[in-house]
Amino acid sequence: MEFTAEEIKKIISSKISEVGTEIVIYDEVESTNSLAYELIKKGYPSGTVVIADRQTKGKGRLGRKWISPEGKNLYMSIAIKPNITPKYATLITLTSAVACTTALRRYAEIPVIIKWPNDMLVDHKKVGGILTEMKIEGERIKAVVVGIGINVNMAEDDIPEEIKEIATSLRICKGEEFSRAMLASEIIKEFDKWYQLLEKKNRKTIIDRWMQLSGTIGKQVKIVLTDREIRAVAEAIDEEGRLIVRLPDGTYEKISAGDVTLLRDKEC
Ligand code: BT5
Repeated sequence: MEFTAEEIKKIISSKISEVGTEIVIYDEVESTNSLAYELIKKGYPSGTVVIADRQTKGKGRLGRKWISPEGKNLYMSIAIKPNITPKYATLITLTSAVACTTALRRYAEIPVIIKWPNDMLVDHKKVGGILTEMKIEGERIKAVVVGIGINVNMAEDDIPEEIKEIATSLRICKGEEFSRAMLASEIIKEFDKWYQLLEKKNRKTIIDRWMQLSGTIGKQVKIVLTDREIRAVAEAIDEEGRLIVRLPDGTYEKISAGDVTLLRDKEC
């Protein structure tokens, strides 16, 4: 890896309250999410960040895989112990998407939008994704790991065939290379800021910002639920982070992130 934890901390420079107080960097891991969870179980503090140069078993949602070649992209997980009830769990993913998208827009100056709940897109292609995993015990969230994958310096030729149609990178979008250390620092700073708002129950600010950054609201979407498929217009996000959709018959339904695969516009 071309940078160290100390270098990231130096770039961050400003005061952070929780996220990034502990940063660990590896050359190779199976998945930064799995490792971050192990670390927080072992007693590492809430806000611990794990970054790896490559992943051998990078995970997407619902058992899918995240393609994680070495030396090109950002693979980062943040382990937290949030003081919120499971009811608001979806908001953690939305908060993370707001933080990453804000950091990406500022650092790379590209018009990234969020597709509910966890995709970051540029020109309809995926530049990044978020995988939130959590351990719930009774009415408490014991620990959460937010995994962030951003395609930074992959060139067209580096993208495997299976995702060529759907994936892009900062380099492809802007025609220049970016520093993974700088991007990681920007994300950590933004994450710290937005996560503190979530802890302070400032949910409206997060949801309003999410809606501003979203490419989903106001659009026709096709949603694959476990037992059926619906086509609807995405109207808003509710207090718990659920997507409110309007069905063709004019009725409304609230969809939780865990239940759905939201297909890309062109598949609708
Ligand atoms: C996601 O899943 O978008 C969550 C991705 C989270 C990855 C990070 S990397 C650090 C941390 N450690 C981990 O092990 N994971 C997290 P999902 O919405 O299920 O999207 C997965 C789908 O995106 C795959 O089925 C592919 O179609 C596509 N895909 C896989 N790798 C990709 C890549 N590098 N760029 C763009 N699309 C990709």
